[in-house]
Amino acid sequence: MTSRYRWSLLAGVVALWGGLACGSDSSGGPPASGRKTVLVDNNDFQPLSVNINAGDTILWSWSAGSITHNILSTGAPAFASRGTNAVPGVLDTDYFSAPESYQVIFGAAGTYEYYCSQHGTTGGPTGNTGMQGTVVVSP
Ligand SMILES: [Cu+2]
Repeated sequence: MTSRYRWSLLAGVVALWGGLACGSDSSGGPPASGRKTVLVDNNDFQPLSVNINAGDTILWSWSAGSITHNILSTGAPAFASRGTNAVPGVLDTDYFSAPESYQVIFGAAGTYEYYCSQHGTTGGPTGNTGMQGTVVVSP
């Protein structure tokens, strides 16, 4: 076997491998439409604001290496929080770090505000600051 032949064979194997990787989708779960992912990073939510339709799902996914964060719904309309803040801004009782994910189905239209009580604040005159996010749900 010549060196040149060996290299072309290797290239063919790599091409086949790449083709298989692209062609096989065994991730399962709900279809991509109807669900959007928000990354929980250090220390912000990406994207900051996300638009969905009523009935759609938001999946928050803690990025690899993320330190502890939570997702607290503020104001109205509200959604089920991930974590608690027993005394707002003072005593935070639970946080989560990667690997962690959390999902909420938003059944009703509205603008939903949330924040992480360790890296954001709430209740100010301009609303949430720091590590905070918004989900805008259209009817
Ligand atoms: Cu945080």
